Amino acid sequence: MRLRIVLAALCAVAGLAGMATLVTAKKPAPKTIKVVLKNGNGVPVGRASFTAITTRSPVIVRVSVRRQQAGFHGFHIHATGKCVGPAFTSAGGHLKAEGQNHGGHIGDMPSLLVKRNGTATLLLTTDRFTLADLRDADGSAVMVHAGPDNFANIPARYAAAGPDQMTLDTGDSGARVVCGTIAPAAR
Ligand SMILES: [Cu+2]
Ligand SMILES: [Zn+2]
Repeated sequence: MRLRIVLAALCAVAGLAGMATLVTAKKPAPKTIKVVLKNGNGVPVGRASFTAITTRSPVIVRVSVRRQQAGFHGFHIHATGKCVGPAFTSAGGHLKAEGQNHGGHIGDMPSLLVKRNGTATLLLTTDRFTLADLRDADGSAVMVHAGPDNFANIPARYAAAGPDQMTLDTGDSGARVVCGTIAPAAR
């Protein structure tokens, strides 16, 4: 009888400890990443946010920029969270997995359309990357380019052998004009 009471008490304690572990072990990652976008001189010219309802749900991307040239601008996530102006080459190439070409890169997104007043806003969803991908070991960068993106969609009548490596890497949207840093996740 006494043994049963002791056992029951032990089970209760173990159960509580188990619950506590469950509650504390799953520390949720931030659900929204907010990014300040700056031009090559370091002047803030916009913002972007990346929101995921759960770790598995698509990422909602919101972006707004100002003081840009009217027209389409290539818009991507680049691999490294380092925006050193004015050229922003510090951010590396597009965020991608092995073997992917432009248009199919993880970090490729629809282009920004800047209006005559120099502003653009874009709302999109993507399931190509997660918030964790953005906050990987070297972070990542949000990039706006000077010109339109061809998504490496070059008809064979222009290039029988297919697009060259530069097009397959970049989409030919030209100089990097706006950059925003996403830091690695805190460890
Ligand atoms: Cu880019
Ligand atoms: Zn790309």
